[in-house]
Amino acid sequence: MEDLLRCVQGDITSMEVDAIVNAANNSLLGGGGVDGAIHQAAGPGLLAACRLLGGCPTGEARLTDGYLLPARYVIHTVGPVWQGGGEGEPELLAACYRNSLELAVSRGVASIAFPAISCGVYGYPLEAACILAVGELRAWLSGRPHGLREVRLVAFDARALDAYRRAIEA
Ligand code: AR6
Repeated sequence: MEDLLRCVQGDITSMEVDAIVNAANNSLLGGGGVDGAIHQAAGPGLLAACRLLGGCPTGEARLTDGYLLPARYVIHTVGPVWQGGGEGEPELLAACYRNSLELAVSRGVASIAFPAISCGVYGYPLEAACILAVGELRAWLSGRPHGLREVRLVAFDARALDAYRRAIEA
């Protein structure tokens, strides 16, 4: 199971995996950060598909095609805005990881890449988010049959890569 989970530094929009996860907002109509980069790289087909979804509650996930991306699918999930940690943020972030995996596996996805959901504009502390992501992914992957061959945690910078490495080694 352990070799399924790895971390890399890079731009998630260039990743050749079956599905990439987008750290979106409740509207699913695009934004900045990784969301903006994914829409930019996928082209206008992605926004048109997102318009049909009617938004997404925090902690849930929705799937579209990847359009001009190398990835076949985009799984849009909405992380919590960090408000100090007492507003259910850890449980909502954990739900993002679980619900994204459920949706991926339901479509036969074998490889998936996650950005550091909520760790940009939404302000979730990076170290805590990486530990939570690794713990949640490990628990999910060991708890059921799934067909996944790779779960890639994508760090956009060296600091995030370090945080993922520490979380994976812990
Ligand atoms: N590839 C991989 N990771 C990236 C990329 C990229 N191309 N670009 C940024 N990151 P953020 P959030 C990292 O702010 O905190 C949007 O406007 C970034 O360094 O994109 O969940 C949405 O529409 C950070 O570690 O997402 C929402 O309104 C991580 O991705 C809001 O931001 C997430 O940062 C969501 O905020």
